[in-house]
Amino acid sequence: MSESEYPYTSEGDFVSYDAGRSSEEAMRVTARSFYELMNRRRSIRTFSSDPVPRDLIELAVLAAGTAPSGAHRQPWTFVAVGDQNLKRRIRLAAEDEERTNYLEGRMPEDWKREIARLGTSWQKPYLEDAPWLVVLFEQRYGFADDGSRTKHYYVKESVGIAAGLFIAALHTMGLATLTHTPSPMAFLSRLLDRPVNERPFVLFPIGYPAEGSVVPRLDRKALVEIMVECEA
Ligand code: IYR
Repeated sequence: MSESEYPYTSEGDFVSYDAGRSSEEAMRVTARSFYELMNRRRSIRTFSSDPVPRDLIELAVLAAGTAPSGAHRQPWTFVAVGDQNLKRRIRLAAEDEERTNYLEGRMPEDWKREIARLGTSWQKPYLEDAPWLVVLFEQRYGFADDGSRTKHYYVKESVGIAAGLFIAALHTMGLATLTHTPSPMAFLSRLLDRPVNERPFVLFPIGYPAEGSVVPRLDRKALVEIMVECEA
């Protein structure tokens, strides 16, 4: 399709878009520094209880909310918890589930072996130590003004992209997080009183790494392992 043919429908309301263009050299510099910044990100499991102002969390959520989504339905809700009592209740409920996973055989032995190098256990003190927990919920469908259901599309893909942007936004401002998926996660809907159309997607503890934090030594795959170019 040639540029001049778009927009090809008269049904939408279109505005002009001009992001501007940089030189390839300037793009290279920006791209390299973004990659280097992202490559310093690590999942953190030991958090300082130093406070983080709420507006920084809000800015990360705003950045996450710029994600593309199926039919632009924006099928996500970010539930922020800074309240110590509620964080404690979430920790206890998550540990109940994880104790069953780790100690009572709900997690198969080969899976436990695979993650042993990460140093995880059923204990989740970070759920209380981190100043914020943000639980990202996927909206499996929506509600119209008259209360009827509206369809959402590509929900997992959309919410997954929003989660990635959220992690990048937090890291860019110097905050640490972890993509924590206690399993099963239904207790989060209950404790956070979420509506029936929402399902927990991932839980992010957010804050500064505790002093003396360590992270597992991990390598990232090389470019040749994650990218191929196809030609006719
Ligand atoms: N959800 C558990 C177990 C766990 C699973 C995977 I896959 C990880 O990469 C890390 C942990 C937990 O949070 O401990």
